[in-house]
Amino acid sequence: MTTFVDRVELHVAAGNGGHGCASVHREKFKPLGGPNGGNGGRGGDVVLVVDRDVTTLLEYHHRPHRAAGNGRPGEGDNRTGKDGDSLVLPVPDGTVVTDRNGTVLADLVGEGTSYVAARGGRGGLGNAALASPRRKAPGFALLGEPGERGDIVLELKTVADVALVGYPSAGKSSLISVLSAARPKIADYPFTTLVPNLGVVTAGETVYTVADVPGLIPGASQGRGLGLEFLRHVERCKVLVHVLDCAALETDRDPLSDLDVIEAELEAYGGGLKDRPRVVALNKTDIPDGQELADLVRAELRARGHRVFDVSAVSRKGLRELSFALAGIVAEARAAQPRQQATRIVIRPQAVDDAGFTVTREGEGMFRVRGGKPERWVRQTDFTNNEAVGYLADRLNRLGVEDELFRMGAREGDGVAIGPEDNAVVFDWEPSVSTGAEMLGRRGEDHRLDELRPAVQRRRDREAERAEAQAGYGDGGPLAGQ
Ligand SMILES: Nc1nc2c(ncn2[C@@H]2O[C@H](COP(=O)(O)OP(=O)(O)OP(=O)(O)O)[C@@H](O)[C@H]2O)c(=O)[nH]1
Ligand SMILES: [Mg+2]
Repeated sequence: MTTFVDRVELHVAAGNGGHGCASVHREKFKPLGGPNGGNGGRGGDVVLVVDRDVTTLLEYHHRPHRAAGNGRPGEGDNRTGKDGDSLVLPVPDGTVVTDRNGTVLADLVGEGTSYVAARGGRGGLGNAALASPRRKAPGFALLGEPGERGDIVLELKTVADVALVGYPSAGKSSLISVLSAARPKIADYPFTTLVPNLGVVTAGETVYTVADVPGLIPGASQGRGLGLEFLRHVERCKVLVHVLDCAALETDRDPLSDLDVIEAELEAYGGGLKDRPRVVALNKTDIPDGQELADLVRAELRARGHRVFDVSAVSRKGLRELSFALAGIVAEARAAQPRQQATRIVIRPQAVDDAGFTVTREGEGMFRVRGGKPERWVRQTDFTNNEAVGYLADRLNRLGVEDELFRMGAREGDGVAIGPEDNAVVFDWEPSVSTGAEMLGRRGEDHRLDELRPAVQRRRDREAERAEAQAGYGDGGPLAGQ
C-alpha cells in the first residue's frame, strides 16, 4: 500500500543574520585607524515551491523540522559575512499553507509558485557601516536579527476539475481507468481506493482532470469508513459526478437512497461543495439487472433536476456522452472564472506598518511600543555594550518614540515595553532631561535602557557616571572622536 500524507505540521526556521563586526584598522605606527568591521550576512529563507514531480507531503511527515542556513558574522578588514543558504522545499501542486489557527497564508497552485514561509534575519551592520561624522569610530556593531521561525500546516488539495463520489465499489476507480490513461487499483471489495486517484481526460478540445475519492458510506461525516477527510481533495472541483451502483447486492440499497446518503454526507462536510454542479452516472448498466434498475430510477433523478447518464466501465457504454458533458461543464466553469494566474499567494498581513510605530498605555505607569523598526532595532542591540544601547536610544529618539511617550504622559520610572506581549524588552523610562532631542543622545551614558542590570548596580553606575560628567567627560561617550 502506498502511504499518502496530505496534511502535515511543519516547523520551519529561517537562518539568523550574522552579527556585524566591531573592529579597528591597525597598521604599524598608525594605532588608531578607522573602523573596518564588516556586516553580517543575511540568514537564509525557507521557501515552499510547487514542484509537479512531488505528489505527496510524505517527506515532511518524516522530517517535520526544517531550517535554513545562518548568515556568517562580518569580519575585520571590511569583510562581509556570507549569506546563509536558503532552503527550498518542494511541495505538490495544490498545497495550501495555513497557520495553526487555520488562517490561510498561501494557496500554492501552478508549477513554480512559491511562498516564503520564514524570512531570514538581516545581518547586523559592522562598525564601519555605523560610522558617521558624529560617530567616527563606533565601538560596537549591530547584532544579526534572528530568522523567523514557527509552525505552519501544509494541506494538499488536489486540483481536479471533476470529482467522482459514491459508495465503495460503485465503480469510481473503474470509470477513471476507462475515461483516462490512469490505472488505479480496482477490486470488488469496499475501500479499494485509499488515496485519491487522478486521471487526465481529453474530450474534443477540452482537457480536464478527474479524481475519485475513497468510497463514502452513511456516517462518513462522523468518521465512519475512511471518513470525509479526503473530500478536501475535491473541494476545488468544478463538477461532481455521483457514481451510482445499479448492481449493488445489498438489499437496503438502491441508486436513489444511495444518492441521498452521499448528498447528506457532502452537506455535512460543507466546504462549498453544496452548490457545485452535479451529474449522475448510473454505473454497471452492462448487467441486465443494472440496466433495469437504471430505467426505473432515471425519471425520478431527472425530476430532481439531475442530468443522468447510463454508463458501464466494463462495456464502456455511455462514456463518450459522459466525458463530453463533463468537458462542457468544465469549459463553461473555466470561462466564467477569472483567468487563473500561475501564482496565487495570500500575502501575510503585516501586523504593524513598518514605517511607523504605536505607543499604547497599558495600565498605570506601563507603556508598550509596537512597530517594525523599534522592534527590529531592539533585536539588533547588544545590551552588554553601553555604546550600542545608546545608539538604540538615538534611533528610537529620532523616530519620535521619546516624544510620543512624553505626549502620552510617561513619567520617570514608568515601564516601557518594546515588542509584542510574549517577546518584549522592558525598559525603565528615566529621562534625565525633561525635553529635547539630545537627552537620549549621549551614547554610553544612557540610564533608561538599563533594565538588564540590577537596581543597586544601576544606582552605583549612575553615581559614577555623574561624577565623570562633573569631571568634564565629553559629550559623545568614551569612544567618540577616536
Ligand atoms: N459489471 C460491472 N462491474 C463494474 C463496473 N464498474 C466497476 N465494476 C466492478 O465493481 C467493483 C468495484 O470497482 P471499483 O472501481 O474498484 O469501485 P470504487 O468505486 O473505486 O470502489 P472503492 O475504491 O472501494 O470506493 C470491481 O470489481 C469492478 O470490476 C461496471 O460498469 N460493470
Ligand atoms: Mg476505488
